[in-house]
Amino acid sequence: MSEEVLYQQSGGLAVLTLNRPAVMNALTGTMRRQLVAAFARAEKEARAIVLTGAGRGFCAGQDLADLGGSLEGVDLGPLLREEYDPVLKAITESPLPVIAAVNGVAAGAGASLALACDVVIATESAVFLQAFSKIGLIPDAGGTYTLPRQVGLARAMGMALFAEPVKARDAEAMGLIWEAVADEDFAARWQARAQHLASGPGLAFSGIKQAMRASQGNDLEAQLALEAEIQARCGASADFAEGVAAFLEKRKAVFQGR
Ligand code: T3D
Repeated sequence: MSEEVLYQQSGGLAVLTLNRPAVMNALTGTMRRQLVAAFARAEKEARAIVLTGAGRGFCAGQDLADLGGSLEGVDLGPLLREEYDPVLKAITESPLPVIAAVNGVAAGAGASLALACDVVIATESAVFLQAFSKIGLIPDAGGTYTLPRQVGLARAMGMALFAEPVKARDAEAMGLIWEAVADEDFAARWQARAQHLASGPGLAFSGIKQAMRASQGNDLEAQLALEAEIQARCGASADFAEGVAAFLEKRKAVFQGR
């Protein structure tokens, strides 16, 4: 099987690279299946995950040449439910923090995948493109869930209806992503951020992800209950004891992720 998703691991960090650079890493069924498998593997072997792209693009969304013959009357529902939903859930339900290191254009479902990650770091020359309406579709792969929550309804509507590229700096300014980084500093920056997550208090990072994501659907009462439950776990961890001891001893904490 050709490797459409590369898996590299070192020091608690799993780097997953979308690997069809000739077509801007456009997504195939093989790629979606390999992505789901890679997330499952990383969950067992790593403490943080980076998703990035090979070549000059991050991901151009669905491979439009891989949809079969005549498209008129085609039912895209099963494709989304059976192949895209598992990828989105692999990202959002992973207990590990996931960074999207957006090395170039992220279009269509490629933008949806990037924006579903917990932290998005983009190189300054990257753009985010809600390409869907250009081909007569709506944002999918979680796009209509994520976009309005990240940038508000007005901007989400404009991005989806006009399908214009949003530059990384503008994406940062409107809260669509965490940070845009000068091209020459991009690799070093995402690697440093990823190492921070891979060597830090893993239970707390996992708890932060669980609580923040749950807050999108919870009322305050439910959220307070969830915070208490998660904080009880974190409070009992070796990392909490180490963090407090390191503070009192005026030294750098050495976390074990448990
Ligand atoms: O159907 C369903 O419900 C399933 C889910 C669908 C969700 C979606 O993702 S729908 C949206 C699909 N994506 C797009 O519509 C984006 C199409 N691509 C573009 O608009 C542009 O290629 C980019 C803005 C991404 C990049 O532009 P540029 O000028 O930097 O590069 P390029 O020259 O257009 O692309 C380079 C090559 O990649 C080119 O191939 P060639 O001419 O060198 O042989 C191009 O055809 C290929 N490519 C780019 N995107 C796709 C693609 N091939 C297949 N599928 C693509 N999505």
